[in-house]
Amino acid sequence: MSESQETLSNLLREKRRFPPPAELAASANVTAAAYDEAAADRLGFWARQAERLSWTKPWDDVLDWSDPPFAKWYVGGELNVAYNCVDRHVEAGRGDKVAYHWEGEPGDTRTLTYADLQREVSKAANALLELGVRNGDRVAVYLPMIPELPISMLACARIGATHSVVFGGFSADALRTRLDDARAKVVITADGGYRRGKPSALKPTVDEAAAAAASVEHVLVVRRTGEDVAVHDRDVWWHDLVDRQSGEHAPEPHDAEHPLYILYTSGTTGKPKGILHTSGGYLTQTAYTHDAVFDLKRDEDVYWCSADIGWVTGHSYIVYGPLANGATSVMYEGTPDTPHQGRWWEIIAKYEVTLFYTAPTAIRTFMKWGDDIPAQYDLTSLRVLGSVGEPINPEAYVWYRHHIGGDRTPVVDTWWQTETGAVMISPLPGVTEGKPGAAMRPLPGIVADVVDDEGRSVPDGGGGFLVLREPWPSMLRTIWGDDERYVKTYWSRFDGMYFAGDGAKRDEDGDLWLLGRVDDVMLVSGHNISTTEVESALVSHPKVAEAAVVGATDPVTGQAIVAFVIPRGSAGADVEGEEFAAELRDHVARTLGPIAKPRQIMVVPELPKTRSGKIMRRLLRDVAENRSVGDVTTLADSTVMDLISAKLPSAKSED
Ligand code: 6R9
Repeated sequence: MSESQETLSNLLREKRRFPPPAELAASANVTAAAYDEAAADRLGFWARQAERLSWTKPWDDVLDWSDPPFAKWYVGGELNVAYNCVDRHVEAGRGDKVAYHWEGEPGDTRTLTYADLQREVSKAANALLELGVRNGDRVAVYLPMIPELPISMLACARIGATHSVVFGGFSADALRTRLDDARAKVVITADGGYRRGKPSALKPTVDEAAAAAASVEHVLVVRRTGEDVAVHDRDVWWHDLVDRQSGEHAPEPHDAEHPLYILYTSGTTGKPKGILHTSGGYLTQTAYTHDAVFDLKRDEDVYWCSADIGWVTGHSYIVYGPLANGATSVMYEGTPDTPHQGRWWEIIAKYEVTLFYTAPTAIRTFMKWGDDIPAQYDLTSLRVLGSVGEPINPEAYVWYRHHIGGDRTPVVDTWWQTETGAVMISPLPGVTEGKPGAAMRPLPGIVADVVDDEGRSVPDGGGGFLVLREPWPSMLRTIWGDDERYVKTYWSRFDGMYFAGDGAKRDEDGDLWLLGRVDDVMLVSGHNISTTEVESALVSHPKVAEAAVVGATDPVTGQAIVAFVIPRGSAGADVEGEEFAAELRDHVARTLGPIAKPRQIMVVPELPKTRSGKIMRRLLRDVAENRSVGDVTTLADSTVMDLISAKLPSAKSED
């Protein structure tokens, strides 16, 4: 990126503003004072947040940063994570409060109160002990979105075993790699789950992976679909083993730095990185941020995060944060269009969900399906909406606020990563005047910055690399088994700073806008242009639901912008011709300036995405540059690239 004057261009001008609703502001959990308080004494601030938890032994020091980047938080403190998420709420007289309203895809339901959860987690903990799992062992969890998934995680936490949840869509080979890397002793799985209206098997994948993974001693199998499965010597049914266990188990205290879980990042290349999170700091920051960012009122709110627990969003904001706060959550097993495209809105109406957390990819899909679908449901219970996973395009933000939030609800765009463990940059719904598309400010206690190539802070109005300047409680502690890779990957680009891999700009007011992965930045006639800004300009056209742009080699400009767009359902049939492409190119030129005008626009039915819903631009770059398409194994749907190539006779792969 050194050929350019600026590190990253700042092209988008967004003038819409949404102040917090007066009522919400008046009773907000967190007020503007928190920023000053945390800035004046950051460690004192985090010490106070840790008091949200029950500690069996108080910590001696809030932070030990004597051997950076290896942090220790709440040094010397002891706690049990599962006790904090479950038992203490029962002991406080809230055993009858619902922890999860669970909704299966076929329409079956289960309600788990905190007392139910305490009993089920205790049984599962006793079962793991019977299987020989001990404090410090690793347990892999490969389950659909059923209650046994959080129960298994909490059972591990309870006995000090480190869980490694592997997303149920991963292949046998991907699962085996993860079992080997963590040397998992037990795998917890199910016969299958329901997906798109039919049973989808999981057990055969585990059979294949476990047969090849030397560390695996037992496979514990939940019966969910009732489909026939092969049974091996290492297998044991959940209903045979767990159901006969005692519903009581005394939680033992663990050190604040005890390894809680490993989660492999969905990296697009190379060996997966096992991100390691520990106990006290992780639970403190997930609990604090869930309370602050959603303004959780424990006894009134019904909260729903639509992520899969196989990703960090589900770990932190379906399991640990909400349960540590004693919240009532909805948990849903299936896809948003089963049996119809209004399923999510039906669930929100049914449980009167007040706080809702989802991803831009889902929002853009709903934009594509049409405004009339959410309009059929009563969504008036909603009071705060959250977004995570990708930059939210201003138009998607405004659509979300209007069509889902009825123009009442703040939208909080939350930036964070598997590595950060919890939200780092986000508006506070009772404090911040929202700007569509901006993640706004680091949360109280977090120190983020935007720097240039040399690691110098950029002035307001400038763009560059997003970094974190101070350690934070829920930070990753290392990459499992590879301290060197941890240092090299995250702490070596800029001296003394954590570099996240994302580009960002700081606007004239000092607010932060995320601009996508720096690897995706396009260099056009000497300007570094972010994919996010051009995609957002395209999505601001009334006929576009979703867009992805890439830089393709160009003899004149170095790189030229090639855009792939999905039209909205309401766009009509005239989106195929050259006229529509010309209209979009002009629209981008008017919105961002001529420099950002795409050379080429391709209308496509789908975009390539990772299994967690992030656009994979690398593959589109192959198409745009007429290369054969690279490794597609991390795609959610590997047929998408064929669909795209079929639409583009000029850009067919070479082989
Ligand atoms: C939580 C999660 C992390 C990457 C991150 C960034 C992108 C996440 C975002 C966002 C812009 C947001 N990302 N939230 N970009 N605005 N609000 O998604 O974790 O799967 O590890 O992905 O996702 O690029 O670096 P993870």
